[in-house]
Amino acid sequence: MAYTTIQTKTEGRVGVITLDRPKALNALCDALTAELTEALAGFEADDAIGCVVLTGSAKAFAAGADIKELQEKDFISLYRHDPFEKTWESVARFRKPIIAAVSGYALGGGCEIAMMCDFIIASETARFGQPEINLGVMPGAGGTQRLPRAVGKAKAMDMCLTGRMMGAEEAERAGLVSRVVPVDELMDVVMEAAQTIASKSLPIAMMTKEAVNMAFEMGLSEGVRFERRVFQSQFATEDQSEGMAAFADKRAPHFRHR
Ligand code: CO8
Repeated sequence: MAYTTIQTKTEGRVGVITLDRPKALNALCDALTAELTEALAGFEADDAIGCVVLTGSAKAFAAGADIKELQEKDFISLYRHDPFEKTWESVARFRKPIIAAVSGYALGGGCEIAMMCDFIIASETARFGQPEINLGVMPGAGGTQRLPRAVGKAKAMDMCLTGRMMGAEEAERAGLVSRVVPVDELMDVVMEAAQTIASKSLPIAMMTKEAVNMAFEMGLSEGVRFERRVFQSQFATEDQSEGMAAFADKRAPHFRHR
């Protein structure tokens, strides 16, 4: 598939999607969001893919929704035919593990898309922000909900109300990103993490992701009950038998369900 605003490739069992509108700092225009949705659907359906990496350039992961397109929209058109809804859902509801590799700007919808991924690995140059308030709007793709869950109310309010950016070091301290690495090592570190995840049993990794996400949807006792039931059900899989037999035999597991 020839895309014009993104690039895709596979390395082993990892699918990589690179946002590629360098002149607009990877602003999320309608064409890019449509291509991103399509690429994600392709990797979701492909049994040979066990993990996906979403990244941008060294200068920008994504500088947000495309403001030049956004300024043409009105309430009724957004309400009736929100062009972003399908894309946001395709990232947020992606069932396989997905890692955001962030360098440079991750602003507005860019920060929100990164937060929809399972975790973010950032380079030292990463800058996160929800600057929508400078445009006379507020975050509209989960920023007011996912940011406080990631960094707490004080920092989320600070960022959403002042529009200030948060550097990589502060983002790691606050819990927004899992690791910060030098910019020229970012993709090596992310690909190593992705290949590790992709080497596990895919259904078990998907259930693990689903259970962790339930921590943000359910109370503790319901969440623990959900976890227990899923854990118990994993004993009906060949991969559980293989994983535990391999440990006992002191050999690497060969997971069959990928
Ligand atoms: N949209 C469109 N074009 C952009 C965007 C953007 N978000 N960001 C940068 N660009 C373009 C610039 O217009 C410029 O293009 P040109 O060369 O043709 O003038 C080019 O990219 C380079 O940008 P700058 O010259 O501004 O580069 P700087 O290095 O000086 O500045 C910044 C970089 C700080 C990132 C600056 O470009 C900036 O502030 N960008 C806007 C950031 C922003 O406000 N993002 C939030 C957008 S709104 C949003 O994301 C809402 C999402 C929720 C949608 C839900 C809908 C229902």
